[in-house]
Amino acid sequence: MEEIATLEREILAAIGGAADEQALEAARIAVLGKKGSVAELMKGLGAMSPEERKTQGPLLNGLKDRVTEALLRRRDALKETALDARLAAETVDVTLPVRPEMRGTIHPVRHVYDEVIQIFGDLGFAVAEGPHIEDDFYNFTALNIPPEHPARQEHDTFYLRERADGTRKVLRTHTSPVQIRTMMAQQPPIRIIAPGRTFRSDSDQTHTPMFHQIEGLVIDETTHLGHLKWVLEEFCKAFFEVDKVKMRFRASHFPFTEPSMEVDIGYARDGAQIRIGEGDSWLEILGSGMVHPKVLSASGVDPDRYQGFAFGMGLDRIAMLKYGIPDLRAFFEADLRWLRHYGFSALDLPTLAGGLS
Ligand code: 2U9
Repeated sequence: MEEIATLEREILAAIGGAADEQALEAARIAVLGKKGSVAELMKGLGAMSPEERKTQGPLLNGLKDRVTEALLRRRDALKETALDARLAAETVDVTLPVRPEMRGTIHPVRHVYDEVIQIFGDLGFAVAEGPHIEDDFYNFTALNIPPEHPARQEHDTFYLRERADGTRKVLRTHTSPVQIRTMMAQQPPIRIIAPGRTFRSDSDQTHTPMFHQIEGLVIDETTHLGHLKWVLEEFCKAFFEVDKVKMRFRASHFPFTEPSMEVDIGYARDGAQIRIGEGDSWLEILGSGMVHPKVLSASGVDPDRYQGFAFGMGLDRIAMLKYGIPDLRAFFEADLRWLRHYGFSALDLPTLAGGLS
């Protein structure tokens, strides 16, 4: 009994004296390892009489438990001390200049995003934002896409898990719910753009499950198709940095606009390059139309008093067109060599006065 008490004092002193995790591990092996002091005592139990074993067994087990507990406590304390020392030694001087070899670049989509905001800002548009996870109502129903409408299939929607009340949220398939929310929150005049991420369960050479859109909405008492055409022409001239553009408005159909038009821009091929604004070839760049009266009503805007136009385009697509980027999927691969080639300097913010690209 006395022998065990002495041994325990020695062991606890050794554990308490271990200066680091390595020394502690050595102490553990010396005590609990196969040939350790406690293990040796345990081995002796086999040779004892049953009476002796009855008293010695619990004493040894108690010793083993207390030693194990002391080892764990000491390990935690040493870990904490080591972390404190590391945190004190590894301070970063945030005032140091950035190392040139670590310089990042602005992603072409972010750059185009900023260019588009600049251009529409100059035309008097405010930027509106909204959630990525949307209610079915804002993403579909209010946009004249009721349940069972075939357009729902075309959107390849990502649905979230059904909730207790039977409803399911969606990842927005376009930025249009932002315009619905804006109309529900404020009365016209409205002049906004809604740029942002959108999501569709579609993945191939020309589609990615997440992509970027920019949509626009203008609502007032006398807003008409002429305004829509002028705004889009001004946008294209500013974006492609040309004095003249050729544009073609083709009749189309969207549930949320009537009439609806897809818009093509004229271009000429010049070797591997394309020149926007000249030539006889056409590229589709956006969709547009006059907002459907049902969409105005669903958003609390009186269609007998107000009317307006809307448009939508893919930011990734117009970034590829403007900067001659051939492969959409490279946008999302985070390849630093690609970013160094196609990215922009963080200090070159696009402005109309200073130049966009
Ligand atoms: C409201 C009312 C009308 C937005 C519009 C388009 C036409 C369109 C596509 C272009 C390429 C999406 O990224 S894309 O695939 N968009 O063709 N979008 S009209 O119409 C609206 C939006 C909101 C309240």
